[in-house]
Amino acid sequence: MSLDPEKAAVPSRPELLDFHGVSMTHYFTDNWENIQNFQARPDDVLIATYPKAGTTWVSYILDLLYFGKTAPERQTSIPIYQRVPFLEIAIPSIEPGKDLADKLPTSPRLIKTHFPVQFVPKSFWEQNCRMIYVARNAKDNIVSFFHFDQMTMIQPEAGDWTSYLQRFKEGKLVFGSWYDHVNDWWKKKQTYSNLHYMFFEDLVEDTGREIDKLCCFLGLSLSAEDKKQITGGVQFDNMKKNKMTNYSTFPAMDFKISTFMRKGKVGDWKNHFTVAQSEEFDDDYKKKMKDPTLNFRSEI
Ligand code: PPS
Repeated sequence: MSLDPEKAAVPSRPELLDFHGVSMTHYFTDNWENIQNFQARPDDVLIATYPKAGTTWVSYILDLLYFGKTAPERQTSIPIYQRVPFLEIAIPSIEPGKDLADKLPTSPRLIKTHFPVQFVPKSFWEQNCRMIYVARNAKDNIVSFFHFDQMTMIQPEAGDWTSYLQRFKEGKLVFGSWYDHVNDWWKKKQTYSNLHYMFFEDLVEDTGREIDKLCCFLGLSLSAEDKKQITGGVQFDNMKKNKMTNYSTFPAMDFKISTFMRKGKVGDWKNHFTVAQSEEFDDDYKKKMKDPTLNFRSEI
């Protein structure tokens, strides 16, 4: 597999399409049949998020929890996007995520998806796999997605900020409506007990506490020394410096436009939203987010 960004063919930007009622692009639907037939194993762990909610962060935490000690060479030789394959991705230059997942030599296999809950292949449910959903407050999520769509050639053009904001509200970004995504996964938690729902803001506030919760959910125990090491290793500045976690080896990103590890903050939305945009956004948000049990923090 070629992963040299200089040599790899850069995929062309796709159009948004309506796929079973969700805005998607063909890069995430081309392999649909194969993905739906994916054979999950009972110990597979699925990390699910709306894009830009902290997928890479949690992927890296999990990889360190499971394999940091037993297979330390992974940390310096295999980029995180190969250690934790992106199930639905099918773009030129890299192996389809489903094939990478099939071939993962690890046990458990850690697998990433941005699918809305109704798209998750049925074998994950049948095998009662553990799933971790990471959610991020809408305003920071949009800002992060906006920058990502500018620098990532496998995404449709971002356009200007005002129109991007409008498309976010209408659910017309890749992987559909943020509102549906976070709510539908939240609802799933009520009936599927092997789902751990966590928040980006909590991770920023107290990474160690969230790692404890993850260990509890995964049935792992961690020495104080290991916990200290992992908590330090996954801090933003360390992940940003680390070639294996900062996506600098991924072929379809233009790092002159933005970095993948951009700011990692709660509240960066204040640098993008005007006061009027924020008020309008909040009004629309209240209409869409009716469940009093699902609460986000857009500042900490
Ligand atoms: S993707 O492309 O959907 O997989 O992106 P994802 O990994 O979900 O989200 C990327 C954003 O998460 C931030 N990030 C972090 N923030 C704080 N600490 C750590 N360790 C960390 N790792 C990743 C990353 O910087 C992106 O957010 P923004 O706001 O753009 O900086």
